[in-house]
Amino acid sequence: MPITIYGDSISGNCLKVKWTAELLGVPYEWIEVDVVKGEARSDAIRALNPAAQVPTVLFEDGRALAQSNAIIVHLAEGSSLIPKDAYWRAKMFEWLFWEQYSHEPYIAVRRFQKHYLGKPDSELDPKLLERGEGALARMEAWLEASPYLVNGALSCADISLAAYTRLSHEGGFDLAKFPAVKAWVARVDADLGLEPAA
Ligand SMILES: N[C@@H](CCC(=O)N[C@@H](CS)C(=O)NCC(=O)O)C(=O)O
Repeated sequence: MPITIYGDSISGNCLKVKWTAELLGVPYEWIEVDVVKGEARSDAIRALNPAAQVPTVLFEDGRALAQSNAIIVHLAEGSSLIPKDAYWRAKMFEWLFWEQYSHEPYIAVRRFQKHYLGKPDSELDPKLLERGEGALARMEAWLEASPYLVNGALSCADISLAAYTRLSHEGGFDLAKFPAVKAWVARVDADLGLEPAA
């Protein structure tokens, strides 16, 4: 029986889970949940994830799991997407925690407000652009010296960070200013078999 992924196809957090399952050949059923219509707050989702958010995954044994990065790490257990070496594994987590606290809250939020809610730039918090660009600059500095985020090979960190970075133009971010990030996005897209987003 496949796992069930409750997700919204416009959400990078949800797409991370789909791409990881596809890359690893994990069979899944995708249940579309429209976040804009408030469907993540339904009783059905709340019963699986009290935080009322997607992605949420339901496993064959009836157990559920939320938080995109926790889910992809769980799916990737034992695969090459998680470094065997303890330092590099911890480095992968460094990037995953950073993604949720210092990248997604600016890049994904600006994209959502601009692209999906249609807010003009004048109504967007200027910190979203400033801090989002700061996050891209941090990635640029690292990726100038390395083809991937962790130990020179594709890992969960790349899948996680690519999710919103590859769509960042929809939030008004210009990846031309970050050429190493742009080249890395193309590399990860190719690894995941994705058409370029921009
Ligand atoms: N930290 C969570 C964030 C999950 C999240 O914010 N999900 C959004 C969609 S991207 C959601 O379900 N929002 C529900 C709502 O706003 O009602 C993760 O990485 O999975």
